[in-house]
Amino acid sequence: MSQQRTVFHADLDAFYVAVERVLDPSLIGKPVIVGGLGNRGVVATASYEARKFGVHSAQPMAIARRRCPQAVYLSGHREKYSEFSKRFFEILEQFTPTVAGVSIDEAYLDMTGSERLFGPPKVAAEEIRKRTREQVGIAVSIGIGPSRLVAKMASEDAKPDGVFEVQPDEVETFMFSKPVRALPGIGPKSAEALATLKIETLGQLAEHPVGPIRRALGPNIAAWLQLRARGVDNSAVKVRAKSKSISAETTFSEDVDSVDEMAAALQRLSERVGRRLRGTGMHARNVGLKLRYPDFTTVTRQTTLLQAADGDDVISDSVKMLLRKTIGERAGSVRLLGVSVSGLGEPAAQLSLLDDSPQKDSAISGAVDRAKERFGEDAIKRGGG
Ligand code: DCP
Ligand code: MG
Repeated sequence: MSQQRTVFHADLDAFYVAVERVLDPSLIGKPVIVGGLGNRGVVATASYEARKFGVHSAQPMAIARRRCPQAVYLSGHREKYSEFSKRFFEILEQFTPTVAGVSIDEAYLDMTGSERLFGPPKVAAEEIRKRTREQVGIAVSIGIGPSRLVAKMASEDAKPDGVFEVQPDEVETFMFSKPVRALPGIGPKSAEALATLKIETLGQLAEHPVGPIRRALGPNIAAWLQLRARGVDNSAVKVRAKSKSISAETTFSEDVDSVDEMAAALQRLSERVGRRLRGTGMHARNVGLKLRYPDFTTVTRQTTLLQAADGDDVISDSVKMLLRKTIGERAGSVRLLGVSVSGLGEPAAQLSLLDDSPQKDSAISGAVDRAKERFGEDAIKRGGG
């Protein structure tokens, strides 16, 4: 008895160009191409006006210039793109915790069971689009379907600046009319091989005897592709924690030059980060230190743990080790210290709590968290530091 799922695939329209247009509204309505402007440059993206002339992502810039000489050519603002991306993902996370980012401007959302909060899927999708338009200034297209695969394909039909919903009982009709190339995973070579079998559409692919497809594309993928052609996809929307990090930092009211004082600050920051980390249920692979000198030079240092962990001691020990290394390189006072953890993932299988393992640290830290929740932040201070 599997519950019917509702998956969204959200993808910003002509993302880099859209950001450039927020920065410079005079670009609105013009053909705009962002990419490497040198002789060997390639197109990162083109506005929909420029796409009409046959310009597209990954194309050599020389060809784009020939096809659309009247376009505005820009090398772009990378740092801005990450900033806009972050704001977009923050909006998505207002709708469900299950947001799986797949690229800088694209994510899957598992919206199963969210109707009570946000209404029917189309209404929720329009609300996401509205907030993105108003708060980020960019158009986002959203595909809705009962699986990731169908949602992804639906978002192609939603573009630009729209919503496209495929109901569960419409999946086969929706899939079957599409050319085989529309299925993610079928590239030009597979399409060519299928064409020799007179297979042009996903409907033909789904209903063709599997034998010849096996011989054309290989034994393992033939049956799988036929299922995909029917829109069958049971993969879960998984929140990828890899890119996530948790951090805390403090700017001192007066620059600090005592190493003991720095270590004490790092202890507090480590405990704060550790507590938030344990709140996610995940373990971190990396621990990072951030240090800003009075002249505002900022250095960050990172270390990878032998075993992913979530305990305060692992974090504070690592970050203090990084501090010793860093101030060994350049003595003097600091104005800001920060602690971060990244490379978050599912914890490894539990080991014994009796030995001196990271799990023991984790268990103790968890108990401290609960005490702090009951008695307040300053109720318990761990020794040392
Ligand atoms: N990008 C890139 N090189 C590529 C493809 C994409 O640098 N070969 C960058 C530029 C795009 C951004 O990634 O703006 C997002 O990629 P998309 O494939 O989502 O393309 P767009 O957002 O530009 O257009 P669309 O409206 O088709 O999503
Ligand atoms: Mg996009």
